[in-house]
Amino acid sequence: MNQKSTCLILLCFVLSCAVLFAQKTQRGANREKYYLKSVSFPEGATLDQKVKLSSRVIPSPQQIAWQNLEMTAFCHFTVNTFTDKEWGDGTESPEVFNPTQLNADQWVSTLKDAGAKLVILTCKHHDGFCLWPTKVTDHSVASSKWKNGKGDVVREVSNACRKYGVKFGVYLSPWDRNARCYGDSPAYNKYFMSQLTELLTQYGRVDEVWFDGACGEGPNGKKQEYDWAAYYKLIHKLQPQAAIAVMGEDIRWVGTESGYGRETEWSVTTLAPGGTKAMKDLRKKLGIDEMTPDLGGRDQINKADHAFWYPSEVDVSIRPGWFYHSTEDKQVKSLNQLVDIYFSSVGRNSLLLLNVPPDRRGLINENDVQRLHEFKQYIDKTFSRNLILKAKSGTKGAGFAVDGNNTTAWSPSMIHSSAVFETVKPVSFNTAMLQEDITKGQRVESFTIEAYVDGKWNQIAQSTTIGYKKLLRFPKVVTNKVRLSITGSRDLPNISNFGLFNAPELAADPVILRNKKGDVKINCESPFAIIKYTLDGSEPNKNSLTYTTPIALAAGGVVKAKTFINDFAQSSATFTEEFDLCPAKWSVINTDSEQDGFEASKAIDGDYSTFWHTSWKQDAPAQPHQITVSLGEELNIKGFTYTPRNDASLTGIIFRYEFWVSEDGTNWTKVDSTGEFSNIKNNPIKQTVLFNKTYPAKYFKLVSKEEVDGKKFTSAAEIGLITK
Ligand code: FUL
Repeated sequence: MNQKSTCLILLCFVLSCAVLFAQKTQRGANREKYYLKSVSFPEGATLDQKVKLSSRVIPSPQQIAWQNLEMTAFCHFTVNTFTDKEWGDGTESPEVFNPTQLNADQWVSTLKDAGAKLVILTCKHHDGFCLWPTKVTDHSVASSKWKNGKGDVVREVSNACRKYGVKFGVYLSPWDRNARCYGDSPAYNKYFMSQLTELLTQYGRVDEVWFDGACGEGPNGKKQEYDWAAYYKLIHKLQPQAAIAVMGEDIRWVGTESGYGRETEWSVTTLAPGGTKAMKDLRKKLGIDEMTPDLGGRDQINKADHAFWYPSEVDVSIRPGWFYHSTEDKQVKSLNQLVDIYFSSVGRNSLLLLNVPPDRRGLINENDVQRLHEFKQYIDKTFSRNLILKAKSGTKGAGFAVDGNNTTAWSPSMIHSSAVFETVKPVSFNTAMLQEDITKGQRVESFTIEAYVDGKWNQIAQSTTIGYKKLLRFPKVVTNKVRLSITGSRDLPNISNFGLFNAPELAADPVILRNKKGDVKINCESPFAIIKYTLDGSEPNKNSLTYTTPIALAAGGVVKAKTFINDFAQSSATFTEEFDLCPAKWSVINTDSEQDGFEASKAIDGDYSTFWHTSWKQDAPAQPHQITVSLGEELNIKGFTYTPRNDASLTGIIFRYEFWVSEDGTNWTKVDSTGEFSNIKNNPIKQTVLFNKTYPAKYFKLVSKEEVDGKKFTSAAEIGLITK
């Protein structure tokens, strides 16, 4: 992009920021000024002035429509489904893509039944393989065996969406490991825009375009300058109603793929949206990105010159990986985990984008279907009855918060305001829902909920931001009087909804862990739960073994566990752990670097909470780092596992590696593997690498070649072997 066009884009942006419009509010005479999508702070503005201006930033119609969806779904499907990878490298033959029973109706109807209002398909992932017969490359379904090259997954999914009344979204990966022109910036931008044009003109209405920020090229890889401004312009022209996500200007990535959003989540952030240079520069100036813990708090606003309506989307997969792997069939997230994710995404002012990857048949797997069904039933049951609907309140206007109508709001005339709601009979509840009318911005900074019990007010919940929606859970309360107090707000609040609900009890999940010696412990948070387990692969039930003391399992085996409560009336999901040989006989015989307290031995101690970290002293060495382990016996190694540290820091997590084996500790063989832990930066979970052959060995060595952020450190919570 030349300087002139950069200036022009900047000017357009500044002008659009300045589009200032007044609107009459419910408060009649009081006219509030609003700023559509962004506001620039005047020079010399005080913190209070900036905070007030931020509270007047409002979402675009696209953003409002998107936010109202609450839950959407992702379908990750491509050659990776058939090669068992998370990131393809672009060399995959299109021949591998051959679903035997692809049924997009089954995908969309399953996802709709689960509560998803929009489905996004990975039309092209990083491997460059296109799920539609694009004209710009042969690397597509047209070259596959599926339907003799006459198939079109995009067509089938978009048609199914229309049939079931679900919105349709496209994921088109900017990073492309197959396109020959990738890295020749103008040529690839043209290629990418042609693909985008095909997707936005041939498949009907598109409501979300999802641009992934992932790029694993590394420091020596191809440097592609994406023409974001041109991409956005094209979308605005072809599908103006579509919201553009992640590397887009409308929707922000929450910063993790765990399913957990921030408790304090501002839709008005100081994070400049989108990928254009102007926006990137603004981010750089503030030193922030999507992962920064605070993006919209007062401290941030104080430092910034702008605020943007840039709401968060929580993307998470129902399985450990984004693509289907049969080895993860037993690792579909439990009902507890899905419900927790719902409360931590939709319930934390975010939208939940749940990935459900179709399997090799081209169907959503039975296990996922079953779990989604349980999930929807639970959510529906929880929110079926608002126990304070139409409750009486002596506070003027407070009735608007409980009238069951989201277009009316309790808009008190004071920032610090309370309202008491009284029900005819006492009600029993454990869940609260709050919503702000975001068409007037996001304002509430803190609030409390109290219940009148035994003649006094008890605080039962408190939190910070509300935004589009806040959900809170607490121990069961019985009362006929509840007080909601807004204790902090950036401007007069607009509470459009206040609800109290009774969520059904759930049995907590079992947690299965094994120590270095090989003893397996099964824990559960529910104090009265009974833990049942099996060691023969069968499904645990009432009559299975009851867990009381650790189980000796040094040689490995399959543990299946399930918890039961209320006299076996309710149970958790079944959790399965497949243990290989334990590391009891292993010892670290060599490493090039370790920090005191983070010794290399911590990578083979069976404890996921401790980790090896290379030295962080000033003159500490850089990569390659290595850890060499003696096994104490000869083993047949079929693969290995690497579990990154899980303390929220990414430092030292390995991106590129080599794995070596030896029978004598002197002569080493490098095993054949991709050498890359794909997507580990965004999704730092246990990695499993299976080799093409079995290697007999008495020693192994893991060499770390590149860290996820290019830093010079290496860390590892646990390294395991696959011998079975
Ligand atoms: C990431 C990608 O690298 C993953 O493969 C997946 O598509 C996820 C949604 O975004 O950044």
